[in-house]
Amino acid sequence: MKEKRNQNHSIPKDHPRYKSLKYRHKIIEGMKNLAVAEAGLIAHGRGECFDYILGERTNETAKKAMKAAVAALLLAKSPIISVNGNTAALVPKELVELSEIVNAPLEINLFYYKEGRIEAIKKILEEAGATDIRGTLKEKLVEIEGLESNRRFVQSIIDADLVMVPLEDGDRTETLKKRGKNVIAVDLNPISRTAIWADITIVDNIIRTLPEMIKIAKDLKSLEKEQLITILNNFDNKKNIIDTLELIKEYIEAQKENAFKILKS
Ligand code: PTJ
Repeated sequence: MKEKRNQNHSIPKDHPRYKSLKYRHKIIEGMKNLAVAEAGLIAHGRGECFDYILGERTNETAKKAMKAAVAALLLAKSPIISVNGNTAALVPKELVELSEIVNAPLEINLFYYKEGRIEAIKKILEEAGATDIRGTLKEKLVEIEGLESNRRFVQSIIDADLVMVPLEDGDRTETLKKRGKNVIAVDLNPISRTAIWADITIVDNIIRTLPEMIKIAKDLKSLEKEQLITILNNFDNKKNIIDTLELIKEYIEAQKENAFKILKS
C-alpha cells in the first residue's frame, strides 16, 4: 500500500494538541519570513514547557495581574507596548486591538538584529491593521544607556512612563526600572529576571493574555480614574508571583497522582 503522508503540515482539528501545534506553525512561518529570530523557536519551546506546568490555562493570579496591567495602561500618560518577533507572529491582531483600546502605541524592539526583520514585523502589524508603529526608522532611534543588547535602540520607549514587555529576555526590565519606568511583563516563567523585576507580572501565554486583556480593557475603560487607582493599589506583584508558584506546585502534585493512576489501570 502506498503511504500517504501529510506534506503541507496542516493540522487535523481533532488532534489533542491542535492549538499548540497551530501556534508552533505560526512561529515556524514567522521564522521563514524573518519576523521571528531562530532563537525565537527555542524561546517558544521554553514557554510551552512552563505553560504545561501551569495547566495551559489562564489562572486566577494571571487574571489579577491582567486587571492591574490594564488599569496601569489606562492611567499611564505615555504607555508603549514593545513588540518582538514572537509576539508579532503569534498575536498581531490582538496587539493592534489592545494598543488602540488603551491608547498605547506599538514599538518594534528586537534582541536579535538581522537585516529585514524590522520590515517583516512591520508588514505583519500593518496587515493586522496597525497605523502607528514606532521603532522602524533608524534616524528616529536613540540609545538607552546601561543596556548592551540591541534592545538599547528605542524610539518612544525612551520617554514612556509605562512599557509593556511581552516575552522578554534578561536585563532590559532592570534597566527600564532603573530609569524610573513602570514595566508590565508577560512571561510564562514566573521567576525569570524580567518577571521578578517587573511592576506587574502576567504569568500566562501571550496567546491567551492579549484576548483577555482586550476584554478587561473594554470593561475598565469607562471607570473613573480613582477606581483605576484603587485596582492598581490593591495589586501586590510579589504576592501574586508567590501565589502562582504555589499553583504550579499544586498542579504538578495533582498531575503526579494522575500519572500514577494511569500506570496502575
Ligand atoms: O524577536 P527578538 O529578537 O526580540 O527575540 C525575542 C526572543 C523571545 C527570542 C528573546 O527575547 C529571547 O531570547 O527571550 P528569552 O530569553 O528566551 O525569554 C523569553 C521568555 O518568554 C521566556 O521566559 C519564556 O518562557 C517566555 N515565553 C515564551 N513563549 C511565551 C512566553 N511567555 C508568554 N507567552 C509565550 N507564548
